[in-house]
Amino acid sequence: MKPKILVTREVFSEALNFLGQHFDVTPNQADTPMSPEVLATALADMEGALTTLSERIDEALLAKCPKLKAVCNIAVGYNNIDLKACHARGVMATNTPGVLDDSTADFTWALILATARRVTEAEQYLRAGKWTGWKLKQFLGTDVHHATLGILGMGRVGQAVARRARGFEMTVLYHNTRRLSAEIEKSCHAAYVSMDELLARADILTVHTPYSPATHHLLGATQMAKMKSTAILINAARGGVIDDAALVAALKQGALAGAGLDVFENEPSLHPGFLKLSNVVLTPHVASSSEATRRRMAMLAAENLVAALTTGKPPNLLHPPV
Ligand code: 8YV
Repeated sequence: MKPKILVTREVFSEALNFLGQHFDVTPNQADTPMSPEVLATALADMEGALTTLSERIDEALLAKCPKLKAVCNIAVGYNNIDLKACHARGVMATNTPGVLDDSTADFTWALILATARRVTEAEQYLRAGKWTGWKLKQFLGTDVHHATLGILGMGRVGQAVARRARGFEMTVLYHNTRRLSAEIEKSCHAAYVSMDELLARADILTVHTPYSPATHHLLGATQMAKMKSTAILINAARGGVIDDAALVAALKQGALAGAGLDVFENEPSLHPGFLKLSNVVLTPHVASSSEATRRRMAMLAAENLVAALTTGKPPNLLHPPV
């Protein structure tokens, strides 16, 4: 008998077909989000799960799923999974690193340019029929070229963002928990600075850290007060790294010039203040969403699940935090 697995959300057919060759698959192609209770019931006699950031995998859930051996997230981020609890119960957890770096970096640039040059605001004005003619001072924005780009979190995505900055002839500064090798710094044309220097010097500050208790509200009112009032803040990493209430207040007061946000605290809810501001560009957590990349992510997660349940050695096994 094939092992039973659950796919918690809609996935591409090639991933389902591949899983079907190895497992007795319960899919969710209707894409109905599952409450913790529904998820626990659906997983009760399953050996594996293909999950997304919308499912919380914690001790309370694992305690109800005694047969579970592997949870394979279709995401590089895994803040929805309690790794310690998985480890303690002998459940393998995996993510999808590497396949989404370039698409996420591309989208970060879409947010940078759209925010700095007020693209969505100008389009809304035009669509609303408000454009009566050309004006010299219409939608004056901030130049991206030759500006100073600050990157907070210099992992694979941060580095891909840095490499793209060369075309805009920018000065690139970064701050990270550990300084990168001279070789990587050189290939990214990026200089390591302290957090305070990064905040003080960046014209555009973009966040690329994972979310964890250590990065919760890494950018709050105190940090925003250290930034230039002309600066813009970009987040295509994880909600919760930025204190959204503090950001709304800073944008309202003119303490920051704008923000481009793909991720939020308490998704899919938004801080209502964002919707009232014209100097923010808002997108619904789609930075990795090119068709090719989302297909690769789903397939890599499926490959991890097959490897986990057949060899016990999935390629992207996450170890519990030390
Ligand atoms: C995913 C992401 O689409 O990979 C991540 O960490 O944030 C996105 O690329 C999302 O997490 C789906 O689970």
